[in-house]
Amino acid sequence: MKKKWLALTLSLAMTLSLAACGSTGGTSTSGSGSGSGSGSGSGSDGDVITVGFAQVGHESDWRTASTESAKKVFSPENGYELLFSDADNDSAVQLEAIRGFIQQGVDYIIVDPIVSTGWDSILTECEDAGIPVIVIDRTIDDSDKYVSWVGSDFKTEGLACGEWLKAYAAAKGITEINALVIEGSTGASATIGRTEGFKEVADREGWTILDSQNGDFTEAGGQEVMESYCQSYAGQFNVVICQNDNEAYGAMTAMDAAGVSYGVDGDVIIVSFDSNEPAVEHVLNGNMNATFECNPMAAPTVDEVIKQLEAGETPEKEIYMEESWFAAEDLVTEITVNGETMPITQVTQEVLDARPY
Ligand code: GYE
Repeated sequence: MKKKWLALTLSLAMTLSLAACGSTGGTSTSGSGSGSGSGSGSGSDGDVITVGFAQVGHESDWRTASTESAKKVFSPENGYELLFSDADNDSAVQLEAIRGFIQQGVDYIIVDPIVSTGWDSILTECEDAGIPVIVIDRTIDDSDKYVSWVGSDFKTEGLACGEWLKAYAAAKGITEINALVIEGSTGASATIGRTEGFKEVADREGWTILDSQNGDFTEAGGQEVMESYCQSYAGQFNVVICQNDNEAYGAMTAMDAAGVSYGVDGDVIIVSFDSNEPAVEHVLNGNMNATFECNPMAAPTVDEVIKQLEAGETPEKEIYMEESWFAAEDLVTEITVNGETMPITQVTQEVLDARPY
């Protein structure tokens, strides 16, 4: 707000320079039109809050839901001008987007960190420029120079998956677990936490993790990894853990092609993380056995954080999203994770209809 005039000038300059170099970073403005001429533009009334959002990319349904939620919340109707950058999963592009936001003099920066390390110097630059940073979704492990983080406990998600599998296998009389893991992008805290959580239960229970490879959180990545697993581990696995929904869709395509049966009536138990609507529908239809939610709708909470900052209040440093665990059958109705008993929701048509994304 205070820096608005500077923002207008720099915004125009940056828009032009981005256009000139044909940036692949995908920075776009969705607001009431900076540089749109004189008169009652967003910069002159002093009320509009400018937010730069350095998004990871567009790799998954989860990501699309996260972006859509941000665009809806940080809209002109809600008093915001949003500068949005899609880094296409490239950390260097993400850092440059943040530098661009600093140059543009935005009021707040939101970042969903592609990887969990390498943040201290850019966050220091934000701090020096007096721009509060709010981190969403993935965590930053090597700096605390941000106001708040809003997201999920990924290790708990991995533990929940493991505890559910343990109880489910017991209920089905399955005594041996030979699992294949399709990981998310390397270095992402979501990947690290889910991997660690599941492995902790696997190690404790004496399960075999035959392999754990990077599917990059994409459908194509999940398919590619599963195609190679089907060749290398034919007949040896009975569990596939996909670290997001889209990888599970790819894995199912690969298993179809390889003649491997999966899901409630199949030979292979398949689970995913995220619980977007299509995944929950797969669980309802018995194609997938379970899905562990990761809630992408952080933007309304970030809006609250910004309102607190505007009012001179101190927001909480860590804010956790609410999440549920979903399964196809009613064999396991609750699990205990970190000493806390949590329900497993059996998916019905009603449950599916109520999914918000
Ligand atoms: O699970 C995946 C996305 O960071 C939690 O990133 C997020 C993950 C999500 O691409 O679908």
